[in-house]
Amino acid sequence: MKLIIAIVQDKDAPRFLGQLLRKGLKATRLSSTGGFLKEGNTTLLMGVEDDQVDAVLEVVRTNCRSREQLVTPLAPSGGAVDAYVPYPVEVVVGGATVFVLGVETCVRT
Ligand code: 2BA
Repeated sequence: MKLIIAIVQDKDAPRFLGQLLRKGLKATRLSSTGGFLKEGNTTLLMGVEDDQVDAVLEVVRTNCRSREQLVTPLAPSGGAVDAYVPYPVEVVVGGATVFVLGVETCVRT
């Protein structure tokens, strides 16, 4: 068995979950926050059999797209703050960040 952890953009989460459920796969949705942008994203936990991993990755590929986002970097700490001009920079977020982990035991009562 595998535990798949997928961090996806909030905008992609409903469609992603809809397709998973239609394929009979189970997921737990957690609200999360990206450490860099400090914006909300969605983390999905999916416990699946080994032969279902590819099906989940296919759902990821077809539902999670990358988007460009403007970020204004924070002023450098300890530097000359008055000389700092905060220009927005563009970062590409997503499609998704996925980790596939081996599961030793799964117990449901
Ligand atoms: P954030 O940490 O808010 O990152 C959002 C996007 O900002 C990233 O998109 C990346 O394009 C950019 N970024 C992140 N750290 C950066 C840095 N130090 N310098 C320049 N640009 C940076 P993604 O790579 O698609 O990541 C989307 C979200 O997935 C992340 O949100 C984070 O919540 C999660 N994530 C990504 N990689 C991860 C990892 N190795 N471990 C845990 N969570 C991860």
